[in-house]
Amino acid sequence: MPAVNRTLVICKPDAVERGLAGEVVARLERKGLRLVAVELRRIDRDTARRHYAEHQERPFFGDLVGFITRSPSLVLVVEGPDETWRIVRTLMGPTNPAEAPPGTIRGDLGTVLTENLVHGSDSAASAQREIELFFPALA
Ligand code: 3AN
Repeated sequence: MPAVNRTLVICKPDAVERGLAGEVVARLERKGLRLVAVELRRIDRDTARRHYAEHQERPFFGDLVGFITRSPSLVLVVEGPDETWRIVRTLMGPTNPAEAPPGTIRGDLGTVLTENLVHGSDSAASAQREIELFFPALA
C-alpha cells in the first residue's frame, strides 16, 4: 500500500517542448516537495487512454490522447505532507490557463486549455491509481 502523501505529476509534452519542465520541477522543489521518481517518457497510447479513462466519453478525448502522446513528457512522483496531491493542484492552478491566477504554473506559463503544461492527481485515490499505472514498482 503506497503512502497517500505521494502524488503523480506529469510535465506534459508542451512543457518539455518549451523547455519549461525544469521550471515546473523547481517550483515543486521550492515548495518543499521531494522527488521520488522522475522519468522522461513518451507516453504510449494505451497508457494515455487508461490514464484519461474518466474522459473517454468526452468530445475532446481524442485530442487529449493525441496531445499527451505526441512527444516526451517528464513523469514524476513527488512526496510531501498529507494531501500532497492538493498542494500540487494549488501550485498548478485551474485547468484553463485563461482562468489560472498569476503565481500558478498555468497562470504564469500557459494560454491554451489542452496544452496546460502539467497534470497532477486530483485526489488521494487518483494518486494511488496513477502511481500504479506509471511506476508499478513503487506501488
Ligand atoms: P486537470 O488537468 O486540471 O485535472 P481534467 O482532469 O478535468 O483537468 O482534464 C484533463 C485534461 O483534459 C486537462 N488538463 C485539459 O488538457 C483537458 N480538458 C479538460 N477539459 C477540457 C475541455 N473542455 N476541452 C478541451 N480539453 C479539456
